[in-house]
Amino acid sequence: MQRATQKGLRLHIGFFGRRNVGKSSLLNAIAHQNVSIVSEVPGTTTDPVEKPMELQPIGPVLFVDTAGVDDVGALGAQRVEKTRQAIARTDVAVLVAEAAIWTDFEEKLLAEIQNRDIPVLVALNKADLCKAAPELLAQLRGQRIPWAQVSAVTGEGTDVFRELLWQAAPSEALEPPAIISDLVPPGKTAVLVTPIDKEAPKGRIKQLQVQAIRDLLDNDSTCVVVKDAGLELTLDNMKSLPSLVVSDAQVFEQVARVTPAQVPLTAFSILLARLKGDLVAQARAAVTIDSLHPGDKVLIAETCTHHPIEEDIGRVKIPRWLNQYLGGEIEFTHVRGRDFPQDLSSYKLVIHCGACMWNRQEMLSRIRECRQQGIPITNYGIVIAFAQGILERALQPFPTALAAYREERGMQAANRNPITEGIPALVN
Ligand SMILES: Nc1nc2c(ncn2[C@@H]2O[C@H](COP(=O)(O)OP(=O)(O)OP(=O)(O)O)[C@@H](O)[C@H]2O)c(=O)[nH]1
Ligand code: SF4
Ligand SMILES: [Mg+2]
Repeated sequence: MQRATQKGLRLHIGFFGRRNVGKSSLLNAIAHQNVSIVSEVPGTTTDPVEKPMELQPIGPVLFVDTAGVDDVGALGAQRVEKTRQAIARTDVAVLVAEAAIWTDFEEKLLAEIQNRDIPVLVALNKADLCKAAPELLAQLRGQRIPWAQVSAVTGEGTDVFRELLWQAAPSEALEPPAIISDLVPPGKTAVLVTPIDKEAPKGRIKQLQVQAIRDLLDNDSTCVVVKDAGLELTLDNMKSLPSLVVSDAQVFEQVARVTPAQVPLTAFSILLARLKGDLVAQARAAVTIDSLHPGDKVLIAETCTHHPIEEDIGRVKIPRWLNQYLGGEIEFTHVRGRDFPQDLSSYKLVIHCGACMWNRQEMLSRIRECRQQGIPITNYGIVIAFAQGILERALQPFPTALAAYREERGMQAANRNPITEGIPALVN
């Protein structure tokens, strides 16, 4: 049986627009399936509807149909919020409008999407009834926004629309970045250390570890997977030292102790920060830990909504480590899934899980929200390495992130607050 591509690895294509413009109809026409309910009653789609599918030549995508965002009233406000969250995880946004109706509302929605740096294309739907005004087409052309006049009913324009979708897809979505293989040349070996204890998911190993193994094999690298207790013997038995050791953050300290100093070492959650987030910014943010005081508030966010694998890390271990490190009680608040406070001003720091279930866009949106409010955001693995005094070592495979972290430390020593002065580009 072929396993389905994990949701977080699919290109997320979101359909947005006023009620009744034909968002659901257009999605159904593109998917050639009745994914979403269609009706003439405005407000038919209430919660975001997701449909994973293969869209050639892009590959695995996740279509997300949303509630019309002109919705009003108490329930309407909740729908608008869910649609706003859907924008946050969108890699490519489709703004659907009726070909003949273009208002301030469409302008504002377009601006909101563009402010988040999300590639957008405009579908001028119901073109079987009426065509778009030439002035609107000229305006979109002037703004370099791709558009297509389409009809979800007759299928007119849908081929052009598919082509535009493909062109709008960010290149990194078509060729996802390496998880680990860029750190381990072909023919060389990586050792992955994974504790199999009562917290390990029953009968399987974590998704990221599976993906890392596949990434290494695709690269013609060798991969040795070992439990923490077996690491020392494994290293002793190897004829040449590995190019990299990657540890589960839970056993980072023990792994660092037995891994020879000349062997590069990092943690899975640091690989995740690079893959899904902004490793440079999240490494910089770790420096904030040293300026925390007992009584300060720290937000710990996990993206799992079900019982999370790392619950023990987020709820028990990180608070314990930090309280020990800082010598007093920090006030921790825990949030899960998409429940993320809009006002972060009371928090000194946000510590985020690796977001292995999410696509990168959603994690970057969260990082952007923190940056806009001037609140540093770091990552589980980074905090654990920091608290155990091995963060510099864990960042060594990522020179840009290490340099940023050192620079931040230097600036902190000089008593500046540079984290709120901006976060550098997404490089590692
Ligand atoms: N003539 C014509 N009618 C369309 C077209 N697309 C959608 N419709 C009709 O427009 C109405 C609304 O379509 P939906 O797809 O439910 O619209 P929506 O934007 O998803 O609406 P909400 O979920 O309420 O926000 C339905 O009666 C559709 O049959 C089209 O291209 N041409
Ligand atoms: S989503 Fe976060 S908490 Fe859940 S398993 Fe992945 S990294 Fe851990
Ligand atoms: Mg709908």
